[in-house]
Amino acid sequence: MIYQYWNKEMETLERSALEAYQLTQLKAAVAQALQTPFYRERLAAVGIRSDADIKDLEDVRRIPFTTKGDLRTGFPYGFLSIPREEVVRLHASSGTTGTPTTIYFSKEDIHRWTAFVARSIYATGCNKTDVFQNMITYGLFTGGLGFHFGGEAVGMLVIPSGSGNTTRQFKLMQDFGTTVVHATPSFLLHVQAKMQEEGVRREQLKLTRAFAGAEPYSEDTRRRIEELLRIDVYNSYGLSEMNGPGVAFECQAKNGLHLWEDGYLGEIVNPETLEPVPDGETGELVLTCLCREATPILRYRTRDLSGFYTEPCPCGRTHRRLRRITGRTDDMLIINGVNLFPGQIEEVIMAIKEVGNNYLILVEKEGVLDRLTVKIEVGSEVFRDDTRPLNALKERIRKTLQASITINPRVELHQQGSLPVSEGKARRVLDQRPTV
Ligand code: DLL
Repeated sequence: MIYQYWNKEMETLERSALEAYQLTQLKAAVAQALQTPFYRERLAAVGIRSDADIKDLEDVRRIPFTTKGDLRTGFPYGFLSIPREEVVRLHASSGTTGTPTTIYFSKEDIHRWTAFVARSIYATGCNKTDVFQNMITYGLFTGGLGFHFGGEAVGMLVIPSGSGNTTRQFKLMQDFGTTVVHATPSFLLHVQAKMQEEGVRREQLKLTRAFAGAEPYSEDTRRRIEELLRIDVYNSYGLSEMNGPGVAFECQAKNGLHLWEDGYLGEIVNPETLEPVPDGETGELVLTCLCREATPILRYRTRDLSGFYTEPCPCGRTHRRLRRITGRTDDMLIINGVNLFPGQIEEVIMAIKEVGNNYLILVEKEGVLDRLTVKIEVGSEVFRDDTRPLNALKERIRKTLQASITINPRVELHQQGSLPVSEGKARRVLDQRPTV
C-alpha cells in the first residue's frame, strides 16, 4: 500500500519533536485562555498566572478539567478570548440537553481546522479527481461546513447535498458520479436499505469510500456497510468543542483513528479518579485544543471512552491512534442494577446476518423492575405465514444478547424500514422510566 500524506513533515514528525511542538502550542493555548475571566480564575487557583508557568507537557496535569457544564455557564460569549470583530464564524451544539455551547473561530482558526480536515480526508487516499457528496447536516452543526471546507482544500468536487432526502441523494450520485460520501453510519445504512427498495443498482454508482462518524458504531456495522455498498468506510471522530470533525481519523490502514496531536493534546483518564490510566487502557478521553485562538478550551472532558493503541501504525504516521469510541460515560444505562452501554447491544446484533440496518433500545418500568426491549429490523423474507422461522430467529437473538449482556431482553422483530430514522445522529435509546 502506498500511503499519501497531506503534511508529511508534521504527520511523520519524530515523537520528541512532536512533543516539543505540542509544548509550544500548549503554552500559546494557556496564554490565550488567560484572556478569559473563566480561565484566569481557574488557572490562578492552581498557581498558573502566565504561560511561563507551563514548563513541560506533564504540566498539563496541573490544569483543572473543563466540562460541558462550564461551557454552558459561559454562554454566550464567556469563552471568547479575542475581540468580537476578529470572529468570522460560530458553531453551536444542538442544545437538546440544555443551553447550547458555542465555539467561535477567527479566520486563522478556520484555516487551521480546514487543514486538519483536509489532512484527514487525504489520509484515506482521496484526491482532486474525487467527487465528494457531503450527506450530513449543514448549519450550526460542524459536520457540514467542516467537511465542506476540508474537501475543497483537497481539491475534490464537493456536492453540499446535506442529509436526508435519500432519493435525491441517489440522483446526485448518479448524475455527478459521486465517488466519496460522508454521513453518519446510521444514515449510510438507511441509504443502503433505500437503494434496495428503490431498485438502485450498485453498478449505477461510482462509490469507492465513505467517511462515517459523529456517532458511535461497531466494527460489525462498519463491515456491514462496506460489504453492502462495496466501499471502504473510514471512521471519523470529532466534537464541536475541538472545532468539529478532523480531530481523529483513520488512515488507509483502517486500524484506529490517528489523533492529530499537533492540534489536539489527548489524555486518557479514569472517569472516576480522573487519574491517567496505564498506557493502552480504556478510559475517558480528555482533549486540549492546541490550534484555536478565538475559543481556548483546556482539558475538556469529552465523556467518550477510548484508549490509545501502543503499537505503531504501518502508515508511518507518528500521531497515536485511538481505539473506536464505542460509548460515552454518560450513555451508560443501569438496568436492574446491571450496567449496560448501548454499544454492547449493537456489537451483538450487527454480527447476526439476518439482522437489518436499524434498531431501537427501549427501557421501561414494569412494576418495580426495569424492562429492556430491543426492537430490531429484519428482512421481509422472514415475515411469512409460517411464523416458526421468525420466532426461532427472535429466540436466537434473545439468547445471544442475554449471553453477552447478562440481562434478559425482550426482542421484537420489525419489517425493514419501519423503525424511525434520524437524518442527523441516530437516537438509539428510548428510556421511558420515570425520573426520580
Ligand atoms: O459530531 C463532530 C463530527 C462531525 C464528527 C462529523 C465526525 C463527523 P458534536 O455534535 O459536538 O460534534 O458531537 C461530538 O459525538 O463527543 C462523541 O460522543 C460522538 N462522536 C463523534 N464522532 C464519533 C465517532 C460532532 N467516530 C460527540 N465514534 C463526541 C463515536 C463519535 N462517537
